[in-house]
Order: sequence, then C-alpha cells, then structure tokens
Amino acid sequence: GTADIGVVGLAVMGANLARNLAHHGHEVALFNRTQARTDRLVEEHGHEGRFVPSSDLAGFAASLSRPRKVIVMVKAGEATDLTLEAVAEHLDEGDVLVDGGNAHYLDTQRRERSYKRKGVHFVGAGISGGEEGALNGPSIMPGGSAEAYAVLGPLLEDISAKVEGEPCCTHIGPDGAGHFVKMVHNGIEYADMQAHRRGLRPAAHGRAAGRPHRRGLPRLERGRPRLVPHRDHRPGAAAGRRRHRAAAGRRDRRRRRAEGHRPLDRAGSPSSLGVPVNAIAEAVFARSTSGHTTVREAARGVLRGPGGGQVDDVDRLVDDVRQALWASKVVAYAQGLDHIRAASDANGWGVDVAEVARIWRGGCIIRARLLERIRRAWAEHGPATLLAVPDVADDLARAQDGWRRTVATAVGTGVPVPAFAASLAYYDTVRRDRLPAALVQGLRDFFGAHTYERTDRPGSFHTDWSGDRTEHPA
Ligand code: 2AM
Repeated sequence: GTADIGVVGLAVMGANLARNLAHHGHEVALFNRTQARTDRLVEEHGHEGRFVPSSDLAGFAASLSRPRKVIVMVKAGEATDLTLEAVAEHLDEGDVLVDGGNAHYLDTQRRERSYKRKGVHFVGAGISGGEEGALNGPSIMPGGSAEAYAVLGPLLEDISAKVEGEPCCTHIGPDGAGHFVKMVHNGIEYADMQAHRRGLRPAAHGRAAGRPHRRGLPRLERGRPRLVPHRDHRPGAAAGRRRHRAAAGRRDRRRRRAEGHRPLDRAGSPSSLGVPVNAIAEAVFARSTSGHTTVREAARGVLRGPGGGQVDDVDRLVDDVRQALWASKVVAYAQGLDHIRAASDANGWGVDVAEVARIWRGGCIIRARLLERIRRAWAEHGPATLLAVPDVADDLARAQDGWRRTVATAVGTGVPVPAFAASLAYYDTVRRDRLPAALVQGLRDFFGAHTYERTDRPGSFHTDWSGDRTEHPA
C-alpha cells in the first residue's frame, strides 16, 4: 500500500483528523464500521486531498505503507478495545497503533503491554481542541515508546497547532503518560469553565437585556443589582435564551461525546497518587450536582437563601471577579501540574512539564498566557508548585483581596462558587505553617488509638486522653 497513515472511526473527530492529514499532503487510508460514514466523508471532502477508503479492515491494512500507522478514533471504553483488536489482527511487527480517544491511562498501560507482546507499538494520544482543533490544528499529547514516536511523531507534529512556529505536539512519555496528561488537561479545563460559568452576575431587576461579557468575563449589568448565578453568556429575550440553552446543551452533549466523561470523573477524584486536586474536583462535583435533578427539584423552593444580597459597588465586583477568575485558574494549573509530576514519578515517565506547558499554548481549550510563564519556570528550575514561582506568588498576593471579596460576597448572597472557594481554601492551606491536621491526628488518637507524631521529637505517641492524659511512646 501507499497510504501514509490510516484513520479508523470517522465520526466528526476522526473525519476532521483525516482531513487535516490530507490537507498536509498525506495520503490517508479510511475505515469506519458503518460504511456510509466513509462514503460521506469521501463524497463531501474527497477533493481536499488523497483518501483511500476501504470497506473492510483487510483492505484498509493493505492500503497502508509500512510500518503502518493507524489512528483509532472511536468511543472510549469497550468500543475502543473491540476496534483496536479488530485492527491489530491486520497489523504486523513494527506497526504503530494509536488510540486518539480519551482512554483512561490505566487502560492505555494495559493495552500497551498487550500489544507490545505482538510487536505492535501502541500509542495512547491525547488530542485536544475539539472538532475545530482536529481539523485545523490540535494540541497532541502522545504517549508510548520512543521508537513509535520516531515513526509517528513527524506526522502528528505536522498536523498539530503551531505557536511561534513550534508544533503543539511532543512525546510525553511511555505508555499511559499521554492520556494521563490529557486527563489533567481536561480537569484544568473543567475548573476553568466552572469558574467562568459560576462567575457572579448582578442582574438588573426585571430586565433580561445587558451587555455581552467581554474578554471571557462574566456579564455584569448595572441597575439595582442582585447577585444571581451566571449561566447564560448571551443576553436576549426569553426565546433567545431558550434557544441559546438548547444550543449550549447540544454543544455540551457533543463535547461530552467527543471528550468522553470518564477521564473527567477520574480527574476529579483525589486520586490514588494522593495529590490534592480539590479545585478540579469541585468543578467536577459542581457539574454532577447541576445534573442531579431529583435532588435539585426537591430542594428548589424548599431551601431558603439568605435575606440580603445587595451588591453596592458593581464596578468593584467586576474587578474582584476578574481577580478571582485568574487566581482560581492558577490554582487549577498548580494542582494539575502537581498531579502530572506525581504520576510521572510514580510511573517513571520522566514527563517534562515545560514541554507540556509548551504544547498547551496552542490548539487546545486551556491555552493561556500563563502557560508561557509555566514553561519558563519549569525549564529553569522545576518548582515544587506553580504557586511558589516568585512572580506568580506576587500576582496571587495582588489578586487575593478581590478573590476573597468575591468568595465572601458569594457566600453572603447565597451564590455557589465552588471553584473560587476551593481554590482559595487550597491557597490558604498550603501557605500556612501549621494546619488543623494536628487536631485531626489528636482526634484519631483519641477515638481510635491511631497514634500521632510530634513536631518536636521523633517517634509515634499515644495519649490516654480520657484517663490520666499521660503520653506514651507507641
Ligand atoms: P459507526 O459509524 O459505525 O457507528 C463514534 O461513535 C465513532 O465510533 C463512529 O465512527 C462509530 O462507528 C465508532 N464506533 C462506536 N462503537 C463502535 C464499535 N463497537 N466498533 C466499531 N466502531 C465503533
């Protein structure tokens, strides 16, 4: 065969990746379980480049040049395993099989081990940027062997987004490293969206109209303001809002399908690595709460909010929310990078965080100016936490008054701001000398004789709390 690369699974993401490859001059083999999709892609976009459609996997494999490179883009979970196995039956030693979906990294590690026995290089690649990114340049996070990257990397770099001429694609590390980094990426994205979505909007009484929000900030209106949760990003009449909500729902559903929500759920768990990612977790929980309709319906109109809730200085609140948004985003990044570092250490991946920050600067949803500062800090000295990078710490110190006022106002007016509040709690926890954790250890020793350590002496101790209160080495 002559095709440079093949794509299996031609729903929107797969089709757009195939087109992106073709736009870059590569000959692309195509296969989809339901042939109508393959036919439609060739019919509508065949003129954009060189495509080689096949109606069965044997034909597909035969159309590829060796070593074969195949990207599988199907739903995460069982469909992925079924499809990968079906494709692998037609592959030979040295071929490269890529899962470009949102697999959980433990599944990716398992698959990598199993395909290695066959001599097939398995690559779990995180691909970010949604449909638009897939077509015009995504941020790509491939994991797998160095040999696989040597074969596949140039093609992926070719179709990735570019920032200052550099591709937003790099070899992240072995086996599950790419999918792990993608999972963290999605977690940061979640926290960021949550912070924006749940920003504060003091709405004018009896008036739905307002100015569209600028620069990604929540819309804030003048008038006699009352704080309400910010949901709709666009003003308009009720019908317009309904249409907008329906469209947002469609976008959300499409997005969830494209991104797969399993990794997000897991990104939100405190994780077996013991890394506190509470700002990210709260963002995920906020989403499950908003989808928890039975409880919400039962509580609505029953649980009362606070009596007050006036905001006196709207302009100041606008500025405060801006500070809170920025600071929360920094905390989400700090936690995500900490999580990546811990996973890399635990798995011996050797992930270069500076490189991760570099490839997130373009193509993906979480691109931010902050990433250039992250890249520089990690390239220079690899700090233990982003929060402690001197210029970041200074900016956080400057942002904190507004951040605190935003949380205080939200709490006072009954507006949930889990991302702002959780990130602030993290900031205040990590900066302290001593934590209430000492009290918790004492209580655990009291109730369960779990023993405790002391700050002034080595060893474990137990106190007879309800007796004569004597302390014994444990
Ligand atoms: P289909 O067009 O035949 O449904 C997104 O759903 C993509 O994943 C589609 O290309 C879809 O193929 C494919 N897909 C989903 N489940 C699959 C399965 N079990 N086997 C093969 N492809 C599957």
